[in-house]
Amino acid sequence: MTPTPTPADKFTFGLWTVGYSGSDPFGGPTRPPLDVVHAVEKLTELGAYGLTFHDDDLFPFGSSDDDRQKQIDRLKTALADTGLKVPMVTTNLFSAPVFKDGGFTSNDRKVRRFALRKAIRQLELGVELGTETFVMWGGREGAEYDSAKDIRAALERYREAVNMLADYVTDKGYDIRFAIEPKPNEPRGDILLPTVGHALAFISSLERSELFGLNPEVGHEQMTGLNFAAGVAQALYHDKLFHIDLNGQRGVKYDQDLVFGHADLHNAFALVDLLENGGLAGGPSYGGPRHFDYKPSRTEDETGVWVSAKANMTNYLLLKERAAAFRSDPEVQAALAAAKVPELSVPTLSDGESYEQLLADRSAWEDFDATSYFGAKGYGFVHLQQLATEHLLGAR
Ligand code: DIG
Ligand code: MN
Ligand code: MN
Repeated sequence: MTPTPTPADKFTFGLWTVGYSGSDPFGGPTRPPLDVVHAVEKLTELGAYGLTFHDDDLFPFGSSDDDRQKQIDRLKTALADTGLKVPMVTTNLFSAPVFKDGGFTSNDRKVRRFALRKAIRQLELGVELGTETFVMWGGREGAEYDSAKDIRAALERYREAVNMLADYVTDKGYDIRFAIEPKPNEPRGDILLPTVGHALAFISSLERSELFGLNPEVGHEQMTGLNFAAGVAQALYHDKLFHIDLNGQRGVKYDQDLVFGHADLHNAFALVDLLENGGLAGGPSYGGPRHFDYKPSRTEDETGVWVSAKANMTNYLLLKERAAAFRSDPEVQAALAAAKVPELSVPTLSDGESYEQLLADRSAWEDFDATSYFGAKGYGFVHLQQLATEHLLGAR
């Protein structure tokens, strides 16, 4: 039976996703623009919890203050009428020509100052709407040519910008955090902070690093051939999973932004298992929105747009059911034990053991028979993966 999403599942969508009209570098729109009120009503009807948006999604870049306010008021009314939330906002520092060399890290200092003002303006709107997280995807922060961008200077400009934003929200007493979204390339030849690892290193350099975390996106890590679930696990390890962008990506190619579950299904299964069952007590490891940042395929009409929106949520809930069945399967529990998976959580050193005591322990070296591992009993990882596959396919 297909599961029905409810706001309790905390599914959220970017206005730019269901509003994607189909333009790509090789063709114009295939669908008419989507009005924000209609998007709020349809997402509510489908059982979503929230809507997210860039400033430019709600009102065009360069809008007058009056036109901007009209759109904000229309959104506020629609949110009040439906109960839909706005847990995250972000600013578009990548579409307008002024940002052709980036925003916070443009070589042009006047552009960098303009970008900061634009970010603050959207930050204020987010606070007004009760937003918890401000995402920063530096899509244009990068370069095509090594000689054109001093990377160390670019990182310092990025650091200067976000340090100031953190000072701003702290001085204002705003309860909002920042989530940096890595991506390796596209639209820039190389984008600054390309992966979860790069972003974690950058965050550790910030003045108020406690206000900064990750907004990892499935496709962005997978564009570099990395394992997304493993990247999210590392973000969780550092307590830095502040938000997440869910979608699908079929390998190392352009950013496909497919429906979540329409690509690497095994890694999507592992991800949902991590998010829903990977907590210390075996419960959810992440309590934030399950945010879809995807593009309804250019081939679809508006009916197809809503079919795709529903598909994201359905696939997440089906994987959540499969992961629960996997975890409660006695054969899986036995296979996990045989694979020594729980043993990895046992500290290598005994409580308080010193290196002198380790050096004195003959069983760790002098009496340890490493050759006994040749031809010895295996870990049974393949059997475990087959059980996961059978649960994923609904065969158990
Ligand atoms: C693209 O993956 C980026 C932009 O859509 C947006 O700034 C961010 C929000 O999740 N993701
Ligand atoms: Mn993407
Ligand atoms: Mn994204």
